Amino acid sequence: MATLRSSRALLDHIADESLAAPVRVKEAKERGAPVVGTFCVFTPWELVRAIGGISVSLCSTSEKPIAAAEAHLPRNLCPLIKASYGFALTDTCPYFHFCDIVIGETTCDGKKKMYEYLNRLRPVHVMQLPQTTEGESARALWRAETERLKEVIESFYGRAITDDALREAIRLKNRERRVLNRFFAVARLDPSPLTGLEILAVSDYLKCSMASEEALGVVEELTEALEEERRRGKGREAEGRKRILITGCPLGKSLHKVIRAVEEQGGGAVVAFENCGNLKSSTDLVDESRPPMEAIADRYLHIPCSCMSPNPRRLEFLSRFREEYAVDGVVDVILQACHTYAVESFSVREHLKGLGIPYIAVETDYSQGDEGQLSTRLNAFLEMI
Ligand code: BJ8
Repeated sequence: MATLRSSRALLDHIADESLAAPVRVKEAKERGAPVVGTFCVFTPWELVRAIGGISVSLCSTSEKPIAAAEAHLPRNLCPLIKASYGFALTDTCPYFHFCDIVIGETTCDGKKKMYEYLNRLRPVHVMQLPQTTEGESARALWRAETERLKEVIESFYGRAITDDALREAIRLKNRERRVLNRFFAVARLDPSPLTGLEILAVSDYLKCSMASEEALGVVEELTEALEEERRRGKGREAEGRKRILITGCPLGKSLHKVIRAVEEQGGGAVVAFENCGNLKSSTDLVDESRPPMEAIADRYLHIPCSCMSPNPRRLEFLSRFREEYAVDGVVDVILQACHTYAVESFSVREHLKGLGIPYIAVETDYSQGDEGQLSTRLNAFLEMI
């Protein structure tokens, strides 16, 4: 049996490979692969994969292009929307640069209106997402929208999406979700052998790895290495840290300041992320035993996003993950001007209070100017737990 590399060596490898991700997209494009830009985890990944295409995430978390975006968009708008649009407008995001078509969904108002302008730069197809996951009409609408997306992709690329190709894509994406879930579960160990930034580095790596077997193998090896190191008493972790779950808006590099405030300044340990790109989007699998289009549509409709009303599954997820990860406290990260997450904060607070779990909401944007303030608030929160 081959010797396992150390977790440190594997994490370094993952960091290097992540830096090379834009080059991989360029190479794929040069080989003639369809490149589809997406904004949201509601986009059914399997439909893109089924024509041999790759999905690239266009959600951006950099402050840099925001000023350019504000030439067209209001200042008082969520930074995720402004940054993503600003990168496209200034043609400074390699993922947008290489994508042929963009798939959006009618999630929040700011995003869906921004797509109207994005459509001037690339063809944009917007899926009409129901505003609720409940009831037969919502399900019927989303199934029809998923079929419509299939037709759009087929006619745009002139290739047919077969049921066999869909089944293969479902199996592959489910495998990726299982690999990620097993990796996340390592942080259930007490003390957790992972830092929050390491957890995010791994989920980001898989997000841009195009579900390659090589990348899945690296994450499986890392999971085994961490478990093995623990068995041998070689963990890198510190004991007695308060275990924190992060929820709320999607995260990214500019929001690492929140994780640093919890772990480096506050002495806590982030053990779970409920956000998109993490547990929220990896937990549910597509049912491989059902007709593929139906199974895909039903699985994606149930993503517990705050854009849904009501959104009871987010509370169910929080109950479940707080138990599984033995969480001591929850930090809700809300981007400025994100109304859906801001409004939902009250019911999340109430729900967690009922479970006896301390909760704090922090509102922030992509600037780094509030790092000191975040650190003070989160320090006080961790001391209070
Ligand atoms: S499934 S969380 S990726 S919509 S933060 S742009 S909601 S104003 S990102 Fe999201 Fe899909 Fe939901 Fe996930 Fe609007 Fe809020 Fe900005 Fe947001």
